[in-house]
Amino acid sequence: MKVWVLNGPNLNLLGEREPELYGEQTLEDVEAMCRERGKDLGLEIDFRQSNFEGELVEWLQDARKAAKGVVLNAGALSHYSRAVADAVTVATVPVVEVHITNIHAREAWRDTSVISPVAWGVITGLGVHGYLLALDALAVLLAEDGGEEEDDE
Ligand code: CA2
Repeated sequence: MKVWVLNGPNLNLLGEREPELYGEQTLEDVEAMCRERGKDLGLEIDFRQSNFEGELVEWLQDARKAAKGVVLNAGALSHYSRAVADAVTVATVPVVEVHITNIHAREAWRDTSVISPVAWGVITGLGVHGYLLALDALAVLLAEDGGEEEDDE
């Protein structure tokens, strides 16, 4: 079961700046945590980061065929990118939106996510642990879906 974990702009700086807000773990640490949890859950993790909106859009389009589910932290694009929101819809696989910080408890402009209405679920404010919770949730959902498919065969 392939699950893609996609990260947007500036998340490559995790652990290097603003640790009081985003924690001390680097994106490489988060990738290692996701791989470890993926192993436990039987999920094959493809972990990516881009500072470019179009690249995230293309990955979400590709996920339709290549992945069973997506964990998405689109960074600041979450607050305004209709292109990323449309790509989440196009992906058709379940997409869990994750934010390390609680976007509702920060600046007013972060309070809205254009991704949330089209995401399967949203996890915000639980630190990098949110990525693992998103994988847990996808594993449960995919096991249920997989079970239904097996019953049909
Ligand atoms: O809380 C989150 O995960 C965010 O998606 C992070 C985005 C931010 O724009 C969203 O509002 C909430 C990216 C913030 C910038 O990333 C940095 C990470 C580490 C150090 C400095 C910036």
